[in-house]
Amino acid sequence: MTNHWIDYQHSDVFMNIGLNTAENHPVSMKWIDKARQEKGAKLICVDPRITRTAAVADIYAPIRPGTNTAFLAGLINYALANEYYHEEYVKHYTNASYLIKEEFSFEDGMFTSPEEVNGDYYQRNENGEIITDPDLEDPNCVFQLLKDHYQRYDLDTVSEITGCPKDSLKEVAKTFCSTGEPAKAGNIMYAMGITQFTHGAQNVRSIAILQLLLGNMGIAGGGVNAQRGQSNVQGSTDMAMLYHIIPGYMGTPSAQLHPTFEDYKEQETPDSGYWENTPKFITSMLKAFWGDYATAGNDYCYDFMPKLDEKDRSHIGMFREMAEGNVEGMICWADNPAVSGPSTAHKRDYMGKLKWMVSIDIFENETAAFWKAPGVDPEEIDTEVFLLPAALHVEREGSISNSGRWIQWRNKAVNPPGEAKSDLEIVDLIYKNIKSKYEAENGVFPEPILNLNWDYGEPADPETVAKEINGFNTITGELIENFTHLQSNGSTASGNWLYCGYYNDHNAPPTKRRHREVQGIGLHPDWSFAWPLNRRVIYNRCAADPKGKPWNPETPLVWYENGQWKTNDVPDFNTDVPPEDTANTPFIMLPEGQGRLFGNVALVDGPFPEHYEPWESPVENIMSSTQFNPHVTEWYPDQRAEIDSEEYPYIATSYRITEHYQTGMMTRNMPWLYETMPDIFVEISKSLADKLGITKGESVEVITPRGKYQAGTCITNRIRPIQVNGRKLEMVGLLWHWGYQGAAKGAVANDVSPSIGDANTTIPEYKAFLCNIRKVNNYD
Ligand SMILES: Nc1nc2c(c(=O)[nH]1)N[C@H]1C(S)=C(S)[C@@H](COP(=O)(O)OP(=O)(O)OC[C@H]3O[C@@H](n4cnc5c(=O)[nH]c(N)nc54)[C@H](O)[C@@H]3O)O[C@H]1N2
Ligand SMILES: Nc1nc2c(c(=O)[nH]1)N[C@H]1C(S)=C(S)[C@@H](COP(=O)(O)OP(=O)(O)OC[C@H]3O[C@@H](n4cnc5c(=O)[nH]c(N)nc54)[C@H](O)[C@@H]3O)O[C@H]1N2
Ligand SMILES: [Mo]
Repeated sequence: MTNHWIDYQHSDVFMNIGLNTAENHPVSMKWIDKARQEKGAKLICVDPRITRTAAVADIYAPIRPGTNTAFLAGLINYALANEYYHEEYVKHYTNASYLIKEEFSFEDGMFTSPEEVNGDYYQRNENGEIITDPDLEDPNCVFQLLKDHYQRYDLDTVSEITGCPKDSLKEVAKTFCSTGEPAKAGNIMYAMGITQFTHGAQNVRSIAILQLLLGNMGIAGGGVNAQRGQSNVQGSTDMAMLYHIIPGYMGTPSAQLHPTFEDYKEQETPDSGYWENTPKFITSMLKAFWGDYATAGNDYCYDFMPKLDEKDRSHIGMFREMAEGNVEGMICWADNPAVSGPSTAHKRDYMGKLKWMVSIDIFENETAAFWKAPGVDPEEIDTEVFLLPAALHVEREGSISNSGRWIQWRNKAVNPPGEAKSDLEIVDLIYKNIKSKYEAENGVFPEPILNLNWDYGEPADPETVAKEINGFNTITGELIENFTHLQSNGSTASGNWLYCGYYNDHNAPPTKRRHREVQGIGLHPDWSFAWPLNRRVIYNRCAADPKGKPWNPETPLVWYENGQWKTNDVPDFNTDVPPEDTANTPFIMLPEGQGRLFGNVALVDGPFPEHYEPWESPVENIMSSTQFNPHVTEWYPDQRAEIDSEEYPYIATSYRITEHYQTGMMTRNMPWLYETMPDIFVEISKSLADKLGITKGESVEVITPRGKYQAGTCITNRIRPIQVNGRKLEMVGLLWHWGYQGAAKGAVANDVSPSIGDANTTIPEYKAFLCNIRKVNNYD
């Protein structure tokens, strides 16, 4: 999230798109309701189904799964064509005025590739400065190219693609674009109904473009608000859960691009913007990892860092390696890929090729018990499985980071049962045992293991880890106040620059708290610590006009008064200089310093989002002959249902319910919850039920080219056929919280989902694929 939960109280219009906030993030509704009650805010819900959020929304707009880019393009075009955009904001805070090279073109769904423009689409002068047209009139300026690109998405075309009736589209467009008024704030909330597509990253880009055009970034009540999933998923991404980033969103070193530390620093450090400090962040991180052993003389042990090779290390890529017998063992830590991954029946087969698996979990989940899956003969599986019992979140101490980037400390409530240990204790014991094995037997490349800076006490103490993440002076040992003090000469260490200073701050362990005044507009800076620097709204320079006058005087974040900057938030810019100083740019993390309407070369699939159909779709792409994202890796082309397939005529889309959590391990072992939702089911419309002769509660088999499973049916009004291009398309809603372990069992819905992912992030396309359903006698 660029903003945060309690800031929702300042929004004038909410757009819930690709998210079911009432069901999956219920506490958000408290702040949405506050804004609705106190200032008449409106809630829009864009979803293929009439969800619990849709049920209470002011406006509900149906959408065919997998067509968000077209839907948002319709709104962008509407804002541009009717001049609802916030002109002054667009001129000063975005790259609208930048000139793009003549070579740039877009034809039949394909953009000129970055290689054809030497890795940069911007026109620059001989000093490397970007050439601009402040009047936004040059045909090669971003603003004109944007208009050109988006005029193709008129409401009729968008309605044809998305299946959303034109009237509903217009109502959404009018209501949301009303936030282009300088003093109005529009808030876009999204989650998996935006990201889980082969073009998921471009869906997010579409949201960013719309918010920049309407002047909704960096203001109270605005923002691009990714409502994160698991309670600490924000924290785990910050800390490098993803394979392509290391702590603090630095790129993972690559053997090809960065064989040496110098290469890494050179390639990963831009000439301008806050990432100029990358050498300080990476050196401090390496000092945290390898302590005194890391010196200037050995490049701070950069050579010890594992490097990406040419292989795809995403979930799908990793399992492909497993299928080919290239993976010996797997540690599965708080993860249940036998139920959560795409095409899970195949993935469980691949697990059988492992020599060993370690599952570290609070239950024996389906992954640990993959050899017990229905239809599997354990005799034929040689994999040795170790189960290490973990402590629950209430049985240990430590910090978690929420969607709003707040890092909060939690105390332990009870001791874990039996031999269960906290995840920290488990990793500490694993490391210590590996180290003693290396000490005794040497082994290949022992230095990184033997010299790791690892001393967290006995048993390992979370506060000691927290201090290392926070950062300290390597000479005096003193904790570092914040990341502006980090150095690239080895005198500072910090496990994650973004978290630098958090331990010192308010919601660090209680003994370390310091009081702050509650100020201004109810952002509660005294409560918890929000990275970076306890800033609550990122890019907050945008909340005031170029002269420093707040766009909305009722909710000012920063403003310039009597020759001084005043703030209600930690400023995201240099307050020592007056507003007109051009060194102060609103988007400090970007080298250009201005918001990207045009994405330049950041994403592999082009600088503007373009509508592509999902990998599997019932219809042809009417925008171009490029059917689906041309940049995806097609791992299993033989597992794809063809366009307009007769064998697989329905759109399958998967989602969650309040009563269950993810793969269900935590909820299917909890009678209070599973008694309310005991069995797996699919949701279908009345018209599809009538067509197939299915009555309430009868069972069906769901079939795709990847596999099949059985479930009960729920015939509902929440799912309705959608009219696309003159055709009536039916949807099948899949719930995926069940499996063959736990107290309440059911089929694994992901057995049918496709192993295809987004071109940039490789997140699987769980929300739009094709299927068939067939009535079966109850569980025959
Ligand atoms: N109770 C409960 N809460 C949870 C979880 C849980 O399992 N149970 N999981 C947590 C986690 S890890 C996550 S990531 C979040 C996920 O939170 P959400 O993203 O809200 O979860 P989903 O229900 O998977 O998907 C959201 C909505 O996207 C819609 N959708 C599908 N395709 C499209 C499309 O093309 N366009 C649009 N506009 N909408 C579409 C679906 O119908 C669904 O209503 O929830 C978190 N909260
Ligand atoms: N079809 C479909 N598939 C999806 C999605 C979808 O929308 N549709 N959503 C995807 C998303 S967004 C997500 S996040 C993934 C989730 O996929 P997973 O992360 O695989 O699913 P979880 O059920 O959250 O698994 C967490 C495991 O951690 C264990 N656990 C809980 N607390 C602790 C603890 O403190 N320590 C340890 N060691 N273990 C613990 C639980 O018992 C459980 O076995 O699923 C993805 N899969
Ligand atoms: Mo998630």
